[in-house]
Amino acid sequence: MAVKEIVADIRHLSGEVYYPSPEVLERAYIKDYPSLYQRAMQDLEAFWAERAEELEWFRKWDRVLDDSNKPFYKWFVGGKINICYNAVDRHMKTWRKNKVALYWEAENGERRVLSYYDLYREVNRFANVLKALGIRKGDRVTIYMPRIPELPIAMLACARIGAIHSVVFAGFSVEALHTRIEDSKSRLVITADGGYLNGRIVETKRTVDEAVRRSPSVEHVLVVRRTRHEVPMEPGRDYFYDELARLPFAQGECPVEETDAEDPLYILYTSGTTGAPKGQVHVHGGYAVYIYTTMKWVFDIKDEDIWWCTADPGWVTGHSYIVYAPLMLGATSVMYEGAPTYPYPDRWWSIVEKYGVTVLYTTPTAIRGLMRFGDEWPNRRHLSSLRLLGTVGEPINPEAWRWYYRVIGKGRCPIMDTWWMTETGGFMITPMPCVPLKPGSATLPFPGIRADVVDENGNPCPPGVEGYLVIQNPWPGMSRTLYGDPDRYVKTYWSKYPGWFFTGDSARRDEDGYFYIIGRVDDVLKVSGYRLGTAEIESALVAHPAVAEAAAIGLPHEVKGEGIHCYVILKAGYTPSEALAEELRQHVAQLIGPIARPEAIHFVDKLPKTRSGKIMRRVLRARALGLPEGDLSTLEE
Ligand code: 6R9
Repeated sequence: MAVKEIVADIRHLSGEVYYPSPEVLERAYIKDYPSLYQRAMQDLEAFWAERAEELEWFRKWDRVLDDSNKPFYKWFVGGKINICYNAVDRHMKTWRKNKVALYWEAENGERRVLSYYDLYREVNRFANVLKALGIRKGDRVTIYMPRIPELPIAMLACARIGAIHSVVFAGFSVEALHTRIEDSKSRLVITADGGYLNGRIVETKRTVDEAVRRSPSVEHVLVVRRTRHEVPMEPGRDYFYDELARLPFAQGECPVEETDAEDPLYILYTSGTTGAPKGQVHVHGGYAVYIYTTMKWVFDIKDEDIWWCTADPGWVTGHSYIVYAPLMLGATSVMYEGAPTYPYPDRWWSIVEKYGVTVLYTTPTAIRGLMRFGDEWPNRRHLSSLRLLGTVGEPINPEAWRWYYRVIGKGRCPIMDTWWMTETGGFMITPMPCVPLKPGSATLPFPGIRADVVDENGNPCPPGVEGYLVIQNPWPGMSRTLYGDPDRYVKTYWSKYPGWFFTGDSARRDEDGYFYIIGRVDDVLKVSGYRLGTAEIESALVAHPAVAEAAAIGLPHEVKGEGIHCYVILKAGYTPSEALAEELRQHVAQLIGPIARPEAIHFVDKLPKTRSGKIMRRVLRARALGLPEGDLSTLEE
């Protein structure tokens, strides 16, 4: 496919355009996006095979892509590779052995520094403990931990022995954790005695206790000591990690499992349109190739870089771009446990200054949140080490983009607005440093990705017209299936337009072919960049004794992007009150997690429904925003 289909001419673009400076171009791995794109698309398999050569394989693949059973594509078939080996062991053979892998800092000022060799020892020890607890290749392990080094260490240890990790973001509460443990049938849950946020202890162990009470698959709970406050331990089931790690079986090297390229590496649950969260399955081989390549080219990672991705490792961004890709690239990363504003709103900027961060990757919500405190906080800090910035998770409004560019990047640092999803494994529509930028646009597809915005019938939308964002070819980082539910995988992603991946996002392209992501077209919300399903919020609400029926929608929120608004019908005998509204908000936060706390609860007598009984959230949203209600032909009386 000619690159013209993607973009007219990136040297002459319309609108507010930021062209790369000579310094940025000078340093960039990729200096000519259009010709690289063209080359990749001419022979996808050759392109990805060449990328895969940069990793270390126990055995090379026989075939790059097997598309004989669409949409269940297989990549690097016959290849043997282990992502942990590429992230850790590989560096033992070079000078990077003693390079800093991780600078970790906690809210209270505690610090840890781990070299690649330290990481190697820690991962081996952890893997030995997992084995001692009976964990074997293919077993599922749920990880529910605060943002401490043992979180990536536990993930890597699972990968090392071929166990499949399922990390649940520690901001989720009992119900969310329980359903994820259940669905994956995890044999082991790894947690910590607690974490810190805003000066308070987060009780991760107690949440795990409640969540596993009804989970018969769980044999053991492994507890990393972090806060050292008292937590209940169930004899025979619960073990403190440090106590096991001292024992003889935990010492020495734990052999790396020679996993198949298509062996599952992890399950990561995301919210979908209905009920149960979907377990996206990512694998050792193609996923490794994809995130390695995207990170290397988009963030131009070199040995001298200090990389800081502020996300939580429990989110896909953390899996791909805190844990696996930076380590495979041999980069030095920063990880921070705590709130961005603790104790002052310049905490993040002080971290950039202290570690000399060169690339900062964060969310629009965080940028908008910190922007509110004014320019003085960042201005008092040295931010001159920064050379590149990034954002992810939701559309960035041009105002926040410009602030980030001007106040944080001092007009020198291009912003990589990376559009992607848990399902895609890594960046899909994203600039590279050599690509001219437009505020609010994720720009153009990564080489090897054919994307478009199409109408109901699959025809490309003309410039400026909103349509569905689709991906028109397979890529190595794609999720392989939904855990235990391949039919739902086909139905959700590959049925609307056979042969194309349906993203669930709407977007438009401008006259230059640049992509602007508008938002979800399904019942998925993005609250502060976190993905939540309206169905999860609604089922939490109806679990409260006062609630008969509930509907949740997202409405624009100045900082969070979207805020949750709920419409509730009470059961007979309950009367609306401010106190009850507050109780319901608390209830949702307690069940799902603080991020799911609704902005507002509206008590109503009726909900707009289709004749088949489905709540028309679109109508609620239109009414709340004072917009036209659209087609109401399916609305019941
Ligand atoms: C990585 C991640 C996926 C959804 C996606 C879209 C939104 C992500 C974005 C963006 C606009 C960006 N999204 N990046 N929207 N611009 N740069 O966020 O994965 O949690 O699975 O969410 O996030 O709506 O469909 P995930």
